[in-house]
Amino acid sequence: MQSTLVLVKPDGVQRSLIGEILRRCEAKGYVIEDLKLFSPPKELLEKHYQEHEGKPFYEPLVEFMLSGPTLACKLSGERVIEGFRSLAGTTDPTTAAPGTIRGDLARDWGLNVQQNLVHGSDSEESAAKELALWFG
Ligand code: IDP
Ligand code: MG
Repeated sequence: MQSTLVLVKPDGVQRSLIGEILRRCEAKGYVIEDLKLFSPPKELLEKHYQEHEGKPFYEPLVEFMLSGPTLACKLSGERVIEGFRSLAGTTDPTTAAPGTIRGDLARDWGLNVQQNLVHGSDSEESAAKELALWFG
């Protein structure tokens, strides 16, 4: 069995989309193993987005993630890492496929692709690292 880290980012929490996003995960058949709604410290977010350090969107991204509470979810099931990323849709919400979380529920609010509602781990290695960081 595989597990992944799903985040409902501050835009999703502020827009009251926690229920809708978790509903889609459960409807797909994945199992919610753990949930935590909190405002993560900057150090956690910097570690979480370490791979993007130095990119132009990195600092604004960390600031955005500090703008309100985030829901962290440990989601489990066979091939859930790729399965959740498929549910989430591509990074840019403007062009994410309809039927996906980002495609149906997100759009550009003038900040390019920053506010796209969710995060999902992108490999087994990132999932292990991120689950330890958020739930360790
Ligand atoms: P992912 O969330 O689809 O895996 P990543 O490339 O890992 O996408 O980027 C992490 C997050 O950084 C994105 O979900 C988005 O919130 C933000 N981001 C990525 N690229 C840009 C950009 O060009 N401008 C602003 N924010 C960005
Ligand atoms: Mg990513």
